[in-house]
Parts: sequence; C-alpha cells; structure tokens
Amino acid sequence: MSVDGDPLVARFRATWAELAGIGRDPATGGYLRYAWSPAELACRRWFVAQATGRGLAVRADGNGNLWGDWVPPGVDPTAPAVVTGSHFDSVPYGGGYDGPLGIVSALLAVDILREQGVVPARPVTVAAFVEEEGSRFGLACLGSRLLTGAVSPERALALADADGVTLAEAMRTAGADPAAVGPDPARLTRIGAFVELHVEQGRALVDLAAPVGVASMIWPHGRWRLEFTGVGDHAGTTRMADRRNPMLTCAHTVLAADAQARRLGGHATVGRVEVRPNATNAIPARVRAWLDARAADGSTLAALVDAVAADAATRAAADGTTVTVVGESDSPAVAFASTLTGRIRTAIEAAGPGPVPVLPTAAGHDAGVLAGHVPTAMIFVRNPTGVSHAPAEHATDDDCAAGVRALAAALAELAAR
Ligand code: HGY
Ligand code: MN
Ligand code: MN
Repeated sequence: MSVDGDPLVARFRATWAELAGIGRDPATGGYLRYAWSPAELACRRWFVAQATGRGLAVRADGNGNLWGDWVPPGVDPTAPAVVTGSHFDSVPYGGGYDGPLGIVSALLAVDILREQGVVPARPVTVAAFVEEEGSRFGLACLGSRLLTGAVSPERALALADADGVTLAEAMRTAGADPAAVGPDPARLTRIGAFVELHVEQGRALVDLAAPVGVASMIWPHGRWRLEFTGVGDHAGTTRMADRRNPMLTCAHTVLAADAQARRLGGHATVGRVEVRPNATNAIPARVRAWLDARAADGSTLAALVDAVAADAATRAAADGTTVTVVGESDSPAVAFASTLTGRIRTAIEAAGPGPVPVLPTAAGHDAGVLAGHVPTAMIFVRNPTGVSHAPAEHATDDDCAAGVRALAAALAELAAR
C-alpha cells in the first residue's frame, strides 16, 4: 500500500522513470545493459548529468568506473570519502533493480542529506562501477577488480565478448583509452568507507516483513568454463554405437552439478552453453558450458566443484569424449566488518523503518571486492518476488524510498566525523 503523499516516493518514482526505458527489451521487460554498450553508455551519461546537476565533481577513472564527489566548502577533498554506489550493467534480460537501485538511491540520499542541512566532515562520493555482472566479458566485478588490482590490465584487456570483441576494442569504440586501465591506489586510499545499497536477491526481507536489511557476508562463489570435445558427425548416418558426442557428457554434467549441489547444500547452475557447430543435423564437435557454483563456505564450494569435475571426467571416459574445467572467476567468502555494519544498522533503525535484519547473501557485488581493501557494508531493499537476474525482479516505490532514507541515515552517520 503506497504511502500517499510521501514526497520521497514521488521523487524516487520520477527519477526511476528516467532510467526505466534505457536498454529495456519491450517483449520481456528484461534489460540488456552490457558494459560499454550503447545502453550502458546511455545510463552513464544519465549519471553524469544527474551528478553534475547536483554539483558533484564527476570523473571516470581509467577503468571506466564513474565517481561523483560531493565536497562541501571547507571539507578537505583529500580526506577519506564515504562512498556509495553500485553498477548499471545487467545480465541478459535481467531485472531493472540489480545495480541501478544502488546508484539512484545514492543520488537521492545525497539530496536528503543536503535538505536536512547535513554538512559532512568528509567528502561523500557516488560511484558507478563498470561490468559488475561480467555478462559481456565473463569476469564479474571487472571495474572494481581492476581498481583494486585483483585482475591484471593485460588479462582484462584481452577478455572478449561472444562476438570476439575485446574489452580494449569495446573501450576504444566507447571513446575510452584502454591503456588507462589498471589499479588506482590513489582513488582507493581516498575511500574511507563504502556502502552499497542493493535490491535483495531473495525473499528473506519479505518473510521478515522488513523493508530494509544489512548484509553480514557474501558466500564464496565462482565461474568455471567446462569444455567438452568429441567427434562432430552426421546426425542421421552415424550409428549410435559409433558416436563420441560431447553433448551427452555435457548433459550428464549439468545433472551431476544439480545433484552434487543438493547433496552438499551448495548452489550450482549451468545457464550458458555454446555448441559447435550448433546445427540441428550435426553431432557437436565441441560444447562449452559455464558452471556457476556457490556455497556457504570455501571447503564446501571446493568439494562441490571437485565432485562435478569428477563426474564429468567419468562420463567423458564412457562417452569417448574429453572434458576440461577452467576457472574463470573466483570470489572468496566476504565477511562484512561487524563494527561498520553495526554502526549503520543502528543509524538506520534510529531513522525509523523498524528492526533491520542482518542477512547473508549468495550474490556477488562490487562491495565484496572492495571489502578486502576498505571498510564496507551493504544495505538490502525488500524484493517482493525474491526473483533476480530476471524481469520479475522488483521493489516497491515505498520500499525504495525506505532504502533511500536508510542509506541517507547511514551516510550521515559515517560522514559525521
Ligand atoms: O552473480 C552475482 O552474484 C551478482 O548478481 N553479480
Ligand atoms: Mn547481479
Ligand atoms: Mn548487482
């Protein structure tokens, strides 16, 4: 039930509507905002206009991450800033809230601080990270990993999308200089704390009847490329006994991943497959599949991936095919600093939304990368469907306004001294 007359709800709704059409597929309602693509560049232009319009000093770092610094008169611009933000890019046909909600909420939270007459003792910065989903170039949190040195510029620039376009070429096409990518210690040392607001990717807040929550930890997770090779041949004339079909090995491996995850209490998904030659009347020569595996702790995750790899190898021997397992993206467990999380939870509860639950998540975020370098926390906003990475992902305007208020309270607390 909407809180009629709440001006923040109306303001959120109006701001949200400015982004809603960018990169949205009308047939599904899903979003196609890939890093350095025209849709994501349009989102970035929107961000620059919004931040500049608020008097924030906006700049892109060498990796393409955007930073809008609010440095009120008298504040030392080199003092460690309170940074908040998220990402614009989406998974293919993803929901609209995953990422952009954190950026829109950050801009509106700065508005609230100003309207409340809050004068921060340190800069407050709104950030937009590039390629968080890894949907185009395969490596999650690419912008924050480059910023922190977690991935080398050489490896990053050579990453290619499904059309073979490298990150370097995509940056050049977008007018950015790939030679500028790499760690940015000067920017990193200027981050005193980072808070990312994000739509919840689950139903915990629904079940707890709470509009906002804070994060305790991020499960360890990763992505592995499974390469199955066999003998391409005619679908009609090749006897069943003579086949060496990598699709069979892949199919059994997909089933094994599901079974092993259920057995070990982890999560395993194969949602992306590439087949060569991908013809109806040809036995494939090669099948590539990507395993997304996650678990509550590192040893369970390792056991899960090992078990899947073992099942794949056993099946490959029976099929006369081969399989290789290549790690593409690794995100260790993240435990958010309880002191920082405790401070912002207290500040949020003082602002009135009721008890603020503390939740673990199995979803990765730029906050997970930054947590290894600066004090970091996350705020979650209730998602009535619990669905994410799909068009059904949702948050009500009222809960989004509650998220903005929660973020403003957290920023005020962290920027007060
Ligand atoms: O994949 C993830 O966990 C995040 O949504 N990028
Ligand atoms: Mn996501
Ligand atoms: Mn996200």
